[in-house]
Amino acid sequence: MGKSTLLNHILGQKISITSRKPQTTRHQILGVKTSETSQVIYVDTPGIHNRRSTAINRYMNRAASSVLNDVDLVLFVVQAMQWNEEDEIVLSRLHNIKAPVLLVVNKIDKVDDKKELLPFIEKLTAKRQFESTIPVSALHAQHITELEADVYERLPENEAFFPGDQITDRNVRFLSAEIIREKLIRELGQELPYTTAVEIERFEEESSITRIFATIYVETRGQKAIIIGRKGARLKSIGTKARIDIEKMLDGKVYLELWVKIREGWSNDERALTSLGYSTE
Ligand SMILES: Nc1nc2c(ncn2[C@@H]2O[C@H](COP(=O)(O)OP(=O)(O)OP(=O)(O)O)[C@@H](O)[C@H]2O)c(=O)[nH]1
Ligand SMILES: [Mg+2]
Repeated sequence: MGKSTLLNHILGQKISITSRKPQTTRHQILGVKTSETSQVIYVDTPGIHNRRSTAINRYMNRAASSVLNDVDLVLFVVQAMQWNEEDEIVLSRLHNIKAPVLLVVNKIDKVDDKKELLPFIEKLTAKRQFESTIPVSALHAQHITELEADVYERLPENEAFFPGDQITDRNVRFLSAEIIREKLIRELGQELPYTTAVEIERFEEESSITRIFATIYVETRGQKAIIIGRKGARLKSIGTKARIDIEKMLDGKVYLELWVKIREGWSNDERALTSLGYSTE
């Protein structure tokens, strides 16, 4: 639906990974936007889903729902001209929260006849009252400034929480693991993404190069073979793409080594999830 794409555009920097496949974002990720006069903290979350109730899915739904009571404002992002069962679930979660909710109608670039937008929006505002409705295109950066102004206007005043040069609460180790996971998701077929996890084993920052050793966890031998590919070609391509992005992020040379390991049933095993960083503190 474009939540992570939207956050990246607001920040002017990529901190949250994106892909065409649902359930790409798995954690809460803070994005901090500081200007001369203000600081706004955005929280990207996973989507809420009604898929199989595995431990990883429960973790993601919790990560998405738990934030609702801790924020001053909620941006409910939907896709223009689409309304599905999962949007309905999110809407029901918004019933009892105190924070005002803004409706963000994303992907308006895909709507050829803009006249269609109005009846779509009317259908949604009949379901619930929203503080305001903002049609945007996160991908093409349309109406993002208006959205930010709307957000700014509604936020209570507080002391700045983060130093002005910090844009996220996540460290480069976490962000590197996410970049690797993004390349995996983008490279692989529909089913695999949900059963892969990335763990950084070593992260060594030297003066001229950063050496990163990471393990990709999968659940079966078949999945391992798919990721490695013919003569290691797919793993190599994932590694190269990830390395280029990590180098951009760190603004320096990176050596990246990837290993694939089988950890049976990790995505439905609370203990394995915790050790892979999927734990609710
Ligand atoms: N055409 C178009 N595509 C968009 C727009 N915003 C996002 N996308 C695409 O939609 C897909 C999903 O975007 P994400 O930002 O990963 O969506 P998300 O809501 O964070 O998804 P999850 O993290 O899986 O819940 C990506 O392929 C984006 O490039 C938009 O405004 N227009
Ligand atoms: Mg996302």
